[in-house]
Amino acid sequence: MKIGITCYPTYGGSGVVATELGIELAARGHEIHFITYSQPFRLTGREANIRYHEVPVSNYPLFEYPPYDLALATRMAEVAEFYSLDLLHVHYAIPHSVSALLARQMMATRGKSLPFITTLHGTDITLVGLDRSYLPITRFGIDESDGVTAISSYLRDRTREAFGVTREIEVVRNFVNCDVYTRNPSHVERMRPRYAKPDEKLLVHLSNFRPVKRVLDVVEIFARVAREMPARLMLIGDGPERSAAEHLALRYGIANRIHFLGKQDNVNDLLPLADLMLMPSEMESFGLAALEAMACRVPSISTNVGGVPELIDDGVNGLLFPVGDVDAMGQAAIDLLGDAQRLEQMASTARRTAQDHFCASRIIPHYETYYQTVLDRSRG
Ligand code: GMT
Repeated sequence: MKIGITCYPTYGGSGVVATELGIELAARGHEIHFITYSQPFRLTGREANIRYHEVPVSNYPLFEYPPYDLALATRMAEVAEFYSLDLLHVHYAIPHSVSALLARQMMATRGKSLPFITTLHGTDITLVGLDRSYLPITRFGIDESDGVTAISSYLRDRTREAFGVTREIEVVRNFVNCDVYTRNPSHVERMRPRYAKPDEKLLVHLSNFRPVKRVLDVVEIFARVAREMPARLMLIGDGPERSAAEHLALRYGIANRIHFLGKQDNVNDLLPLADLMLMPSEMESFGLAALEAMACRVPSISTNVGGVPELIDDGVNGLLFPVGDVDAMGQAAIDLLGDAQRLEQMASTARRTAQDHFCASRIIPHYETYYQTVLDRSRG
């Protein structure tokens, strides 16, 4: 198939999923066209069967807000026509589904069919889509899509309930490439000394440091752990809460135990170095960062929110707590890190969960089948 993919190409789980999906589909022989405002950060530009089309947005002085959604719709239609795309797959509803809808209409005036699929990721529904000014247009984009997928059952149900959407929504969960995200002992032996001494436990957090991720809770939990045992923390990512996290770390006197690593491209090199991941988010529709860690044999201490329980089975392959309960999460981290046998068992189970349920090799065929269903339906 010839598939156009649109996403937010910068840091964030929806862009990661879209990019990894494109890479996996291209490896399976499909022709993939990324249509975005900059090259998705996990693409090297050298992958076979993948082309990248930048969306230029002209900044005429009259435009206080340059109309990106219109520029995107135009580029989608141009690429679809030039490369005879079979369909568009947009990630994150706002504004991508509405741009795709315009592109489909433009193509229809030329007698060509261009169905589009919208994948819902999270805050496009739970936060942004519920803003009164975005709600009607988001619902319209979802209703008009030829296919809609959600990354968890939670998000599917939440979309139906909050938006009053009655149409079918296919649940296609997030995935991870279990060959790329894995724990290679020689790699760990070589790299881990850069981040922790042999007697120190190594914790990790990975996010875009937005308030919903509760990075300050990560520091709070780590402060409790660092009081009890030699430990270090890798903070991977960047965003609005980073300087507040730095200040809190200084206040606790643990700044020298935290590696603020900023945005990193190859998180698969860093995650397997850790013993434990912290993901104390206010909300996660799925929790891709925890899945990536699990594939690397790193279990998570997380919050019991949104779609997280569809990934983490409390007490089996990770631990779940109420939002904000940093005392309980800190104590659980101390207990788990202090019990090598239990930690090892949880690490193995976490890896097995990733392999058995969320590997790319299982999830990508689900997308392919869904693409075919949508194509067949739109060809009538
Ligand atoms: O909705 C967002 O916060 C944006 C999105 C992103 O681009 O980071 O994150 C969501 O999509 C990820 C990939 O599908 C999920 O793993 C995250 O759980 C989800 N984030 C939230 O629901 C807060």
